[in-house]
Amino acid sequence: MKLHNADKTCWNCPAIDLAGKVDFRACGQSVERFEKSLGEDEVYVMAECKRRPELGLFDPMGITFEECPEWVESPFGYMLRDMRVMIPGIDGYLGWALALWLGRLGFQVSGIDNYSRRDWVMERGAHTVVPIARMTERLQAAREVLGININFRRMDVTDRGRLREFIDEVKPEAIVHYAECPSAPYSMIDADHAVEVQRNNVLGTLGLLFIMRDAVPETSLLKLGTMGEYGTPLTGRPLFEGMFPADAVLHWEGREWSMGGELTPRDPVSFYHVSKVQDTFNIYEACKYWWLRSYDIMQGVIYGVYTEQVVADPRLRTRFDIDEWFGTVINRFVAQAVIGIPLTIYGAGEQMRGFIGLQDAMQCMTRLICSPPEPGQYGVVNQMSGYYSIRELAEVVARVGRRDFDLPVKIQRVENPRVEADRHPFEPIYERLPDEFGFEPQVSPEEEVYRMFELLTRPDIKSRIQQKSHLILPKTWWSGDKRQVETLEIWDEE
Ligand code: USQ
Repeated sequence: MKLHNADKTCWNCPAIDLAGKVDFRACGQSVERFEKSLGEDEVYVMAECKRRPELGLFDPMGITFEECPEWVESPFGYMLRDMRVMIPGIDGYLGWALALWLGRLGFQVSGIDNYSRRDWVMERGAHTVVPIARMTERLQAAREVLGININFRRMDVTDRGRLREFIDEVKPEAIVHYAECPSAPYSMIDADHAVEVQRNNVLGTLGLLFIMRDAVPETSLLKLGTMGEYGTPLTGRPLFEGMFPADAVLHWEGREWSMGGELTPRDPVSFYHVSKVQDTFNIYEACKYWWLRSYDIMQGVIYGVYTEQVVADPRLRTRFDIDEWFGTVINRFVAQAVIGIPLTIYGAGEQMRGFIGLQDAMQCMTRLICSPPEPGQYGVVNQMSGYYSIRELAEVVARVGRRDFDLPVKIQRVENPRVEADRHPFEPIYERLPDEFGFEPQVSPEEEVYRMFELLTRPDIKSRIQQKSHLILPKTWWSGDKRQVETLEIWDEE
């Protein structure tokens, strides 16, 4: 069977050198004009290859990934041999897991981090309940256990001078940008926290875009957005993948307009989510002004502890947070079940969210890295493997905990400290990753929850959860209140 990216061409490849050979200013926003054609008035695009200079000037749409010897077959499509991938935010929950995952596949991985995630969590008095090693130890273990050499530099993503130097040195062919604060509740603590989250996230990304323009314009930027950018429109309008589909139409006062290709409305649900929306616009503009290429990945709520690489050695484990700020909902529920706290459903528990397991998220990222966008393309994918209500997920966790781990799991409904609809229609569209990139979800919530219980019930980890049990019930209200939420109801049995 043909691999999903077999027909992509050098036009998509980061090894292409277009500099000076295409006048992008002349093309408006249409790639069409550059398509190869033998018509008299048509424009030819000529390019060189940074990896195969012997080709000289050639037509970049004339060679496919399937035909190019630099692109080799892998389980995730054709993969650029020894492709250089830089991960800003490499020390985080996702960044570390991806570094090991890609390293094992033969990518040349580099990364930066200023350890701010460790600092933010420490500032709240919390800790990762799965212990993680210091970076030097992590890097050494990656070498010893997995044979991976990661080129790491400690730095802040907003330090543009140092980041530019590192990018000039490494010349990454893809940048997976995880160097953002991922927490909605953290951004809602007070003005200082809201400002810090937006400063770090928005300015970090904006600066990176300028560096990419000047240093690596052919590199693809894979940027983590969030499904929470869209909100949950009460009309039930489907949550399209970033833009309206070609046949969407706006009707008003007896007239109608095509909405195809326009960005869909955003209705973020916290100041953190607002930072992601700002990133969306900044990246969209950069692709338009400078013909950068990017996938903005609207990821659902992530959960889980498993990839083949992170379980290979205790020093390779990725972090796992369960406090009210940095723990995501399924991860929190499992930790609560382990220490006998009734699972904390906020509000009615009918709020729906998209979810994706850690390992599935890694698969998606790899497929996107292997299938770069075209110059100027701002592509959006909704990255999730299913959607559920919070209540359903609490029930899954309770079932697995009771049945397989003999835990007397209870569920509670508590006051919802957030401003969000807890009963709403929800129709996310998440077709691009499976249809265009060959993504096949491998992980079900039930299976991953089982693995999480296996790890979290270990006495050393259980005791680390117990040490921070006072940070589980939320005290951060979107209203600005600072009081622990009250329990509304407790359910004992299924
Ligand atoms: N929730 C509970 N009980 C809890 C924790 C959360 O009912 O103990 C509810 C929340 O009210 C919310 C939902 O679960 O409706 C998800 O909350 P969360 O804390 O797991 O996730 P969220 O704040 O939405 O943010 C997380 C990540 C963020 C990412 C986002 C994807 O921290 O980085 O952007 O998931 S999404 O939710 O699709 O926007």
